[in-house]
Amino acid sequence: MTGERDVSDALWWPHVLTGPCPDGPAPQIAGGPRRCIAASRLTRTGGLVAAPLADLPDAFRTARAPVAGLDLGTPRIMGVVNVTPDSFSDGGLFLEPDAALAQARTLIAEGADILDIGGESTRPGAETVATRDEIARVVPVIAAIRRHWNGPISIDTRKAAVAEAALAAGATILNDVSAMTHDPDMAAVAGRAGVPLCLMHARGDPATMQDDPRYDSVLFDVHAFLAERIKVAVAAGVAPGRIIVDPGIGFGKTPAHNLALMRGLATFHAFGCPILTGTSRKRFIGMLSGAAEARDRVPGSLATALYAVSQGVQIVRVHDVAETRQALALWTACETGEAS
Ligand code: HH2
Repeated sequence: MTGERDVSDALWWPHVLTGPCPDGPAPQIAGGPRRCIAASRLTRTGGLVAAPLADLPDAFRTARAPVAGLDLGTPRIMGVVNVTPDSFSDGGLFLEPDAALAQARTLIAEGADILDIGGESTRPGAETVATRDEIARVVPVIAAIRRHWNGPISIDTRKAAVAEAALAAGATILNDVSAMTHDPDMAAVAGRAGVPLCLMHARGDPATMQDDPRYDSVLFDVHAFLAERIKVAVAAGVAPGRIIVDPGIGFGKTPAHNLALMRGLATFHAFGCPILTGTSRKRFIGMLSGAAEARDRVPGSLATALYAVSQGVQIVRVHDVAETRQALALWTACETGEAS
């Protein structure tokens, strides 16, 4: 885990293989199914310079600890249940606890490895939700899912009190899209909880984050932010092996920023942590494809999820679990030549 490392000069960029791998010293990425046969260093000015593969830091190679009991040697699907009236793709559909539970059961049946439950939309322009309202949305749903399912449940919240209530109701992963910058008490809750913690990069609050976001270099700036948030989490008592990093696709980013992060996903293995990406149905897919409605962005969502997995990303956060499961199964079958 390399939260201490200096990202000011150059980033390591392993060139990750898909398909057959030649004999020879091709290190596994994060101990997973992907390997790489070459590496470069990326300079702040954007130049990629070939670098000796033997010098690729250990953080890129070492196996990641399981997340909430899930082995990460195979890509994992996190299915989204938004218990909100206003989420950008499913707002209002699962606000009632019964509807949310039914959706959770559908996603489990479709093959979700993790369920991510959220009670506050963080779409661009969204206003914050009162803590008690957010708790009232998510707690009954988490408790009801827990009665039916032993799998990992993640709470998608920026608020410490919501996180605590969700953990008490049966959540086993914390997913904070502000990486603990929104609520000063979140670090202490995460430190005490002893559960995996996803630290996501966002620029600004949802209400204003899409107002002309700018970066020196989005890849370097997101790296620097995550390195600093990892330090804060570890100082608060979160075990390094429990930290998941997420570049925060769509959170204070233009389509060009999102693409730079997608293209550079393999650089994030430098943290020695599992990587999670959430591209599902997001606006940049609409902007790049012309699919104006979120529900019409499933093909683009699948393409971006597969691309992420091709770069060694361990967890993809999606609304369309069945479709993602099928796409991943076929991708894997083509790659290995094996039917299962
Ligand atoms: N994206 C959303 C919410 N939570 N968490 C992580 N770790 N990564 C993401 O990319 C991410 C996230 C936004 O998607 P959604 O929950 O569907 O929408 P809304 O925020 O409108 O509820």
